[in-house]
Amino acid sequence: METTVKTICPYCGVGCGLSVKVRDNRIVDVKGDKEHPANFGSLCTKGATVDQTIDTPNRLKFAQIRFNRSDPFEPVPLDGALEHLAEKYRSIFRDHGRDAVAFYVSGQLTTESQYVFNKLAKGAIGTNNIDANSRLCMSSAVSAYKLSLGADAPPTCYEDIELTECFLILGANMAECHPVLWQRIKRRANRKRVRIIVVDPRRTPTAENAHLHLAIRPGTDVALLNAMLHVMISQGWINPRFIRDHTEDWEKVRGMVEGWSPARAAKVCGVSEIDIHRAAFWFGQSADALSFWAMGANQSTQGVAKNLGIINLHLATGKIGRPGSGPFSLTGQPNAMGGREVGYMSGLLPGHRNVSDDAHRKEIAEIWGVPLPRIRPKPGLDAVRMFEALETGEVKALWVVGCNPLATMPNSNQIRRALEKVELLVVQDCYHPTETSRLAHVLLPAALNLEMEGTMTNSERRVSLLQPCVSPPGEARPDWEIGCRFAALMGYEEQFSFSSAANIFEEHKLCCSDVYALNMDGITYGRLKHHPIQWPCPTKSSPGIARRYRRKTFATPSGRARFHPVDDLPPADRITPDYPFALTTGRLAHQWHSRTKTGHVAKLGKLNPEPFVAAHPADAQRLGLRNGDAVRLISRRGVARTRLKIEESMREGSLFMPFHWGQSAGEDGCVNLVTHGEADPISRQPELKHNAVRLERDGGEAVKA
Ligand SMILES: Nc1nc2c(c(=O)[nH]1)N[C@H]1C(S)=C(S)[C@@H](COP(=O)(O)OP(=O)(O)OC[C@H]3O[C@@H](n4cnc5c(=O)[nH]c(N)nc54)[C@H](O)[C@@H]3O)O[C@H]1N2
Ligand SMILES: Nc1nc2c(c(=O)[nH]1)N[C@H]1C(S)=C(S)[C@@H](COP(=O)(O)OP(=O)(O)OC[C@H]3O[C@@H](n4cnc5c(=O)[nH]c(N)nc54)[C@H](O)[C@@H]3O)O[C@H]1N2
Ligand code: SF4
Ligand SMILES: [Mo]
Repeated sequence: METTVKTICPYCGVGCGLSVKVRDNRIVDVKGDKEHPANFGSLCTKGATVDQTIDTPNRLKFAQIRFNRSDPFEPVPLDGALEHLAEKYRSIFRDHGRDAVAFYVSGQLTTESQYVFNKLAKGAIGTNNIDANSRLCMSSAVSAYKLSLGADAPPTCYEDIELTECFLILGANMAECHPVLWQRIKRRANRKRVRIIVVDPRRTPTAENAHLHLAIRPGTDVALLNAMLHVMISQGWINPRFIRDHTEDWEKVRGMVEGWSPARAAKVCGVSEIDIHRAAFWFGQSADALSFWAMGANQSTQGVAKNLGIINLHLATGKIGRPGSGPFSLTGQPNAMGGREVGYMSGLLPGHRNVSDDAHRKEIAEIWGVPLPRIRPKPGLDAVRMFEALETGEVKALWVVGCNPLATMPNSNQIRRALEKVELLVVQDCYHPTETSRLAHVLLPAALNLEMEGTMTNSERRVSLLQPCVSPPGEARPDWEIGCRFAALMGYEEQFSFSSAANIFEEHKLCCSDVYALNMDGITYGRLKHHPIQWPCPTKSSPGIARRYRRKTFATPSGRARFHPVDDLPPADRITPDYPFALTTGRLAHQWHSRTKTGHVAKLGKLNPEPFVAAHPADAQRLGLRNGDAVRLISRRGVARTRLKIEESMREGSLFMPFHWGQSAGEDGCVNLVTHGEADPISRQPELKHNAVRLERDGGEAVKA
């Protein structure tokens, strides 16, 4: 019998709906869901081939254990593996205390799974040492929204694309990374008067299609944004009434941008003065402006400042809280937004709460049914510090759920040392081997999104229901279920007695109930079966609120949005004669992160077949290098080997290397061997977009970093 199941694409944060045809527990066809408001039937190459990620030769179907890293893994029943873990965890708690364990979880899990692991760590075990790959992804945006608007998450919705006149796209390569939204933008830009401004050091496929491409020197966005505001003030393109009635601290920002003339910024950014004027004119004079940004803004030691710089433009012009206007951070992973709701990072609690707030801990302890002192007030270790603490031995056990840190964390040499040192490494994944799982002691088999029920929230705050298309293979189970079974073995049967994902969602809703901005009282699995819903959604009859701050009351204590002055600071890794290039890293259209999923899809492999480092022709010529030459990148941390691709689209002095090929391109093929862990002081998001390196022909002989 053939059935059609509606679910969600498990890749990017656009959150496209899928309509999946299933026969005899096999997927026979994947199409875009025509009724889903994120994509109206469209899909990109990754979404359209997602069925090919299920039955791969490296699928992890059973739990496996070994006692030493030199031993082979032995398959064991899942229950046996969890009992073994419960015993190990008890002995670590006895000998070293509860902060001797840590969890590293993912924006690719369902909200329910994220909720369970957060509750397990912070509520049951009593450690705040849980962090997520969102630290590398969205944490700068989270910090900036809270600082400026008083609450996390974008105030905008996808429909604003069809209403705006000006797109400012900064540090986001939407054509490759958010392709379905990009199609919508391109359609909109066919209209007269609609403009696209792209700020990116590279001439990406996104920049190719812009009306204005500002190819700034990497890391100089704040200077550009300040100069744009400078022009808008001097030309009278700001909105004094909005500033007076709905914001605070304007004078501080005005004072700061006064010093950022377009002439000064043009020098710092390496773009023309006239282009800065043009960008300011289009943003300031268009009836509406929508800003999109992603990792070119967030992954920086100035990540929060870049975000605030963008939000300042919207506040100064009053282009926020109305259709067609507003700041719109692009969420990377399919459910990084869910992770923000459940507060799975080391300083947070569910419902946009903080561990350091007494009232917040009390509220959550009550909902969780755990004694108040169990939730610790001190924030735990963020991702970078967590791996440092593993290396020093301060943390003895790490449980990784849905991440591949050896391929994706900065400074892989340090990450490897940390993972080799840790006494107990648990890797819960759908595949094995991965870079990280090769070093594990215990492997736990996770179901894929297409095999389970749960919810995910996309970039526009829209919650969609995942419905199982096929059953998981072997003993693979949804992540939440594995977490609950372990919690029960640790003595928390009652607090984790969830019989379904829907049960967990109901408890999650309780945590969000008193938070107006995040309220989802009106969302139920029953309603989601019919259509996805945006939060806030306070009642069962509410369709969900598409745009926030329509009444211009912000979520700050005063109700006013807050301006924050930001100044241009240099990136952390200094360019010197020994390390003369600024290496940036990022993505290609047809691969996903460390390729555990896309690496087995033949069509995607043909489209983006191999790793490379891209350089400008003039740089290659100066170094006597030709297209395709074997080269090495040398940084203060390590050495990575790859092939050179000469590209006109590069800026002179800048290099670009995708991070998709971890060690699948060879032991030293991972670009993160040369990246560094210096992070934004507020968001603790590492600066993956700016690394000082040397580029050389690879002679094969050993080199020292
Ligand atoms: N195909 C594909 N799509 C994906 C993903 C994937 O793996 N593959 N991953 C998803 C995830 S998790 C994420 S976070 C998003 C990321 O989506 P994006 O952020 O759009 O992708 P990136 O390639 O990481 O970086 C974007 C751009 O930042 C530019 N950049 C580098 N330094 C600077 C700078 O200093 N200033 C400015 N303005 N720009 C700079 C780079 O040249 C690059 O083009 O993509 C999501 N979508
Ligand atoms: N140099 C450089 N490094 C980067 C970035 C960059 O731009 N440059 N970007 C950073 C960003 S923005 C991100 S988001 C991170 C991503 O970093 P990671 O999340 O570490 O990368 P993935 O390869 O997606 O790893 C996810 C792992 O989870 C598994 N998995 C997938 N679905 C599930 C599931 O449902 N359950 C379980 N248990 N496992 C699952 C996959 O098989 C895979 O092994 O990379 C970061 N690293
Ligand atoms: S745009 Fe993103 S969510 Fe949509 S199909 Fe592509 S990867 Fe999936
Ligand atoms: Mo991300």
